[in-house]
Amino acid sequence: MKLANPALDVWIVTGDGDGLSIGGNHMAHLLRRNLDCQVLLFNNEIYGLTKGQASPTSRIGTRSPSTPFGSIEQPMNPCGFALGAGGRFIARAYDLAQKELPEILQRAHAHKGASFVEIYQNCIVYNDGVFADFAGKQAARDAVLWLQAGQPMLFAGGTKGLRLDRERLRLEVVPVSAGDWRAAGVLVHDETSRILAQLLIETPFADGGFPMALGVIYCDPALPFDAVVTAQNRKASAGKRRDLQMLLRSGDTWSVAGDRQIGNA
Ligand SMILES: Cc1ncc(C[n+]2csc(CCOP(=O)(O)OP(=O)(O)O)c2C)c(N)n1
Ligand SMILES: [Mg+2]
Repeated sequence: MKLANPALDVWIVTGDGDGLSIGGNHMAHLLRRNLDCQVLLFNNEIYGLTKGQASPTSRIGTRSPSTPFGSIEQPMNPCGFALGAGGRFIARAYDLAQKELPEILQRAHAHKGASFVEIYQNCIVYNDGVFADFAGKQAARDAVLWLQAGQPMLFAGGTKGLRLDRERLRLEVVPVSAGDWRAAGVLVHDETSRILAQLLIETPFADGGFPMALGVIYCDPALPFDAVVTAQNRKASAGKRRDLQMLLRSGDTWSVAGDRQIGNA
């Protein structure tokens, strides 16, 4: 649709099952090609519509009609998948983030190329409370770090931050006293760093007090696919007459009379 009508504003609203399993192949290539559109992947860690089977993001141990003894599969990390597929805009938020989510969607829309936004969504019927540790009303005060480009990675009211453990090449949580984040060695968020994006995406939430890092994790624009295709088509057809009948009757064509082939046109 986007290629046929480049002026169209395309938003793809999908789920963890549709976007990572049923249509996972399409997701990989859409991101790799960098088609200018927005993907909102609502992740509830379950196949909701079809009544609660385990999905590619269900955690180990999830009991469902398709995994009655608990899922034994390693779950997928949607943002990690998007980064690996070559996505150039990767963000995440949760359904109830009424202030932050609209801002993230505006950023996704402004980004030229494929924008991938994972939205943690509570499924009250089949998977209630899976994100409660950071997204619910009972979530701990220091559970979330909202990333801001060019700003220090602080959370828990500025009393903690993320630092790079340079020897082990990992992120670590450090205390920040009296707001002096520089002295604590807290990293400044650089949206154009793929390595930093990978660290933020792959460090497990709650591991060693690690917060859930939300917001725009990675944004490093590249030429969108539709722009290149349109330019290529224009170049290929420049100076050529657009006459369909002429095209159909040119080159290797055959005239057929009745059921008898009578020769090359
Ligand atoms: C090719 C194909 N396979 C299976 C289905 C049946 N189906 C419809 S929705 C769905 C689950 C979708 O799960 P998810 O994408 O996580 O969305 P949710 O309902 O959880 O929001 C399935 C298996 C389908 N529509 N198309
Ligand atoms: Mg789902």
